[in-house]
Amino acid sequence: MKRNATIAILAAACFAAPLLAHAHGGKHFSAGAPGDPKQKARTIEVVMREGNGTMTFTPDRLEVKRGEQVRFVLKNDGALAHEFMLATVKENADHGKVMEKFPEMEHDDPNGKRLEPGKSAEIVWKFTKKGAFEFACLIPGHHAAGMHGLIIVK
Ligand SMILES: [Cu+2]
Repeated sequence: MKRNATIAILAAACFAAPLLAHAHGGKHFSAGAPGDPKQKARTIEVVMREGNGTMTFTPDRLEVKRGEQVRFVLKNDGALAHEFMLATVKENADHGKVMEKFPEMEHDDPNGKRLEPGKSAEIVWKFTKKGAFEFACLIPGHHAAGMHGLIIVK
């Protein structure tokens, strides 16, 4: 199968998975809402890398206030592709299972980006809900290798 056709099928599969409809439909996000880049935001740099048998986000624990807007500056300092997906722990776990079947699924969503080695990206996010949320890399094997972080919204 040609690569473009493969991507189209994977994108369709990703979109059609009922568990993921909220993540890709743009209507509802469990961890808050896409931010407004024109409004003020706290900048938090998050570095992704791997080594010594682990894969990490640095930092891997953040606290924000409800209503706060954060500009995540994501940097992939590793030798592999990584992603940053902001959701609940359960959503990321469910999404991870789909990614095991479709490992080439590429995210470029308001709450998630995939970065090739050496690349950076930004996500502006408004934390509108209290609770505990997770940012995770859902490329197969990466979450289990340690690639997840916790965000507490107070
Ligand atoms: Cu990763």
